[in-house]
Amino acid sequence: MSAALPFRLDGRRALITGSSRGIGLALAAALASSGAHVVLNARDTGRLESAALAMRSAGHTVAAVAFDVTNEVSVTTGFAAIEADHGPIDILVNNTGIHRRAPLVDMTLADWNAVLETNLTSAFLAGRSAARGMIARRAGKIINICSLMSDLARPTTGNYAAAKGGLRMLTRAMCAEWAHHNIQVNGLAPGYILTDLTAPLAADPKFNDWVKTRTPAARWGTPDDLAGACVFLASSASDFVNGQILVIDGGLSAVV
Ligand code: NAP
Ligand code: GCO
Repeated sequence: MSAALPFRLDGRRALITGSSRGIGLALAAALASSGAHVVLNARDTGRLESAALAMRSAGHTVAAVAFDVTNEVSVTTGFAAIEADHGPIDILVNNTGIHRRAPLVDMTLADWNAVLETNLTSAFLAGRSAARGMIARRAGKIINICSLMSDLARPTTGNYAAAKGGLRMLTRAMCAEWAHHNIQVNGLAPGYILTDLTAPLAADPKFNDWVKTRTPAARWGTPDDLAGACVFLASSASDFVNGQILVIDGGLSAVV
């Protein structure tokens, strides 16, 4: 990559998991705007194709590959299909995540497992598939979408916080094993961002007021607030950054 243009991604291919809407779609658009060829992913093919169409109409080079990131066979076959049909994956954004909020004493094992599988195990499955090719090519970027809840918890989010805390440590473990192959693995930790995932919270006047009061920036974040940091971690500008989590939360985690 030219030292003169460290933030450009021309000629690189980026897979963003869970990118038919919300943060994943915004990150895909940001990487595409910086020159990357983008591969979108989700389970719902209708929404996935709509997202791809919108990005193509904006002039971006976009493919869409539907697979369930929690299913080992789906991930393996999905990666094989992408690399066969579109070429090697240079940048992986492990973005997929869900919530199943409940007090721990009332939480079902199914809701615990669903969140851990989607928010943590999926990053292992996709990271493993991506790293195998990146190691062979001696280059790659992996960005794990962590959370404010990689470090902080609140009641009813025990499964989610456990998964995101694990994702912080998986990011460091990936760094420990893959950095010497010239693979940089880092994370983004968003604060409260307005998406489908948080829509029920934003619709609650009390919670909405709490977020705006608790966040020094006095507002919810938007998916686009995460775009620049994602381009940085996907680009040559971050070639000596590894195992780090960049918090983007309007200052929430910096104050009491
Ligand atoms: P979202 O709007 O609910 O979008 C989730 C995306 O993931 C959708 O495209 C969804 O599409 C896909 N998805 C869900 N399960 C999947 C699976 N098993 N396989 C493949 N794709 C799957 O969520 P978001 O708010 O953008 O969150 C994105 C990431 O940011 C998550 O990791 C979340 O934990 C994290 N995050 C969010 C916030 C926030 O405040 N919003 C803050 C910090 C971190 P399908 O349902 O069609 O599969
Ligand atoms: C919640 C929210 C959070 C956000 C985000 C904060 O229930 O408190 O959904 O979990 O989604 O992860 O960074």
